[in-house]
Amino acid sequence: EPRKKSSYEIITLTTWLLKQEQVGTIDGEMTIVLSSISTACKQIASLVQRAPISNLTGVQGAVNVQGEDQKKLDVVSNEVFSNCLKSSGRTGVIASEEEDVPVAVEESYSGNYIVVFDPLDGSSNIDAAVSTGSIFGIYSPNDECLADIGDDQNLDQVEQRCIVSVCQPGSNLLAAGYCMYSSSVIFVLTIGTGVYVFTLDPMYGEFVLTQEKVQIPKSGKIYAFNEGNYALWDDKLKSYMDSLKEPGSSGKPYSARYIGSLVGDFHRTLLYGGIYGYPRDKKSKNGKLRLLYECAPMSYIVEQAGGKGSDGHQRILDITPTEIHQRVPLYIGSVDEVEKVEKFLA
Ligand code: P6P
Repeated sequence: EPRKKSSYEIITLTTWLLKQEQVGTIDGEMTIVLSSISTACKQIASLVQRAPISNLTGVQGAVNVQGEDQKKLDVVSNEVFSNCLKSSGRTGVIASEEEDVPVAVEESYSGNYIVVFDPLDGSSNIDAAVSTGSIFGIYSPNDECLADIGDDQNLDQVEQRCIVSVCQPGSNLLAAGYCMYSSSVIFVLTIGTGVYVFTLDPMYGEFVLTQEKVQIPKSGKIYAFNEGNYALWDDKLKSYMDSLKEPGSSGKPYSARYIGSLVGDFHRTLLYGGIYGYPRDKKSKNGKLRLLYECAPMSYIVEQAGGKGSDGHQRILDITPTEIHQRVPLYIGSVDEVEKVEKFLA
C-alpha cells in the first residue's frame, strides 16, 4: 500500500539540508556547518526576544549568577555563533565582526570550512525591539592556513595565513544566509541553487520551509537609505536621490522605508523589490558596511534571487577584500533600481 502523502507536508531545514546532501549539492560537512549555524540562530532568537527581560534581571553592569559581568547581547551572540561552529567540528576558521582577527578553530577535524559572520547586525535596535539579524557566509576549506597548527608555530603566523585565506571575493562563496529576528524569525539561505526561506515554528523550535526559489521583483519603488547623510553625499548621488522624489510618468514618487537594520531592510527589498543603499560620504570614505560578512553574503543571496549587489560601480562579488573588516559602499536590490543608481554615479 503506497504511503499516503499528507496534504500538509512540513519540510524542516534539517530535512531540506539532508535532501540537498543526498542529491550532492552539498557534502555532509557543509550540512553539519549549516545545521550548527541554524542552532546558533535559534539560540540568538530566544536571547533577542527576551533581551528586555534579561536586562531587567540586573541594573547596568550587573553581575550574573556565575559572577561574570553581564555581557552585551552582540558579544553574547558572537560567543553563541562561535561555540556552535566550533562544536560542529567542521569549521576550520571563523571571521566575525566581533573578532579583530580570524580565529583558527583547533577543534576542527574535518571539513575545515571558513565561516564569516556578523552575529547580530543592527544590535542598536535591540532596546527598542526593532528587527535585527545574523548574517553569514561560507567559503571552501583552506587547509594550508591551518597547516602545522599542532606544532609550536607561533599563532600569529597562522593567523596571518588565515587572514589571507579568509579574504576571498564573494564569488567564491559556497553558501550564504541570514536570520532575521522580527515579528517572525526568518532563516534565509542559498547554497547556489536559489534562495530558500524558512520560518521558525515556536511550537516545536524548527525552521520550516515557507518559500522556495525566491525571485526579487525586477523593479520596485521602495528605497532604503539614511537620508540624514544627504548633505555628506556627492552631487551625483544627490541627483539620484532627488529623482526618486519626482512623481514621474506613474504620477507617484518612491516610498522611503528605513529601519536601521540591514537584515530587515534587505529582507523587505528581497520580497517586495526596491533598493537598499549605504553610500560612501564625506565622513565615511568607504561607507559603513563590511564587505566580507555583510555586503558579500547579501550580494550572493540577491544575485541568486535575480537581483544585483554593487558598490556603485562594480559587482560586490568581484571585489577581493584586502583586510577582514574592509568597508565598501553598498547598493543592493532590484536590477532596474541598482542599475539606475549606477547610471547616476557613472
Ligand atoms: P545608520 C547597523 O548598525 C548597520 O550596520 C546596518 O544594519 C544598518 O542598515 C546601518 O548600519 C544603519 O546605519 O548610519 O543609518 O544608523
